[in-house]
Amino acid sequence: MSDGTGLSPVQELADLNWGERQEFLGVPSVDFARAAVVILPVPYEATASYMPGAGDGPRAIIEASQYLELYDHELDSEPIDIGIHTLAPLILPKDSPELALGELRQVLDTLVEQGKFVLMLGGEHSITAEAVLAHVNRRGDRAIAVLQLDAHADLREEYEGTSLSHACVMHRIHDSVSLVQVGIRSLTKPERELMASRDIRVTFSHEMNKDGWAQRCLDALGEDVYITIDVDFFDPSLVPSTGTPEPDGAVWKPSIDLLGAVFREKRVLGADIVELAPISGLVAPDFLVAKLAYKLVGFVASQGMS
Ligand SMILES: [Mn+2]
Repeated sequence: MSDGTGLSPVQELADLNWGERQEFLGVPSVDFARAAVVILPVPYEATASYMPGAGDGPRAIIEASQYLELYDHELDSEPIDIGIHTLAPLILPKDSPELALGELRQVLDTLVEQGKFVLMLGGEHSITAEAVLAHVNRRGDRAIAVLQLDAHADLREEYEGTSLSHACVMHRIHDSVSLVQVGIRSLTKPERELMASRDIRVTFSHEMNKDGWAQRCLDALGEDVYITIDVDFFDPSLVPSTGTPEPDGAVWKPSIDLLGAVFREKRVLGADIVELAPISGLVAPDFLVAKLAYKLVGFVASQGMS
């Protein structure tokens, strides 16, 4: 722990730039070696296209988490018991997306190799590709499905001169995984055409009130699933604190029910929550996202017991 990251088993990562550690839930982390869940804050923000601020997301989520109850009444347990280790925020270079995402990949490869369930807190959405590719790399031929809850398809090949933009993150991985998108309500015609030609399964936002929509999402997922949640998936009335808010977003309960079902029926390898850009003085969205993060930990704990 001398390096301040708590990464004592993985000293090769100590040379990277880590910020000041804050504990998720406000409770001291268990030793890295004993943790089933590792929280990785990645306050990375380099390619925001509208409102900036996602770099403050991890700090806001972790601060809000310190006011959560540890008991989950729906699960009738204290998910913290699974063993959580919160890492220091990983500070990535801002001037080179290639360098930044390369460093992130190094961290994720190491954590995934150690068999930890990594819950990554962003930061902008571009970081998701590195987590997904770390799992793809580890599992070789075994197929992985990515469940993406998002307002945006993020399937552009290039945006504002780079393929490493948040707007391109799913394009970077769509060849390597099967992609299931939920809550989408903002995309281009070429993105729509790519969905159709590559058999990317999409549930548009307006389809989320049709009977059986959640079951159809589950049916589209293979056995091994990675979950990425862009908080603009939620309606802006719930989470206005994001770079590109879109009307007609999701509400809490059906979203949590879908996620719970995915954890019950599939093997979830890892997850991330990205694009919270906190608004000073407006704590409800931060608290919602913190609770979402702890719900995921609870689902991991439940999965481990079944
Ligand atoms: Mn989005």
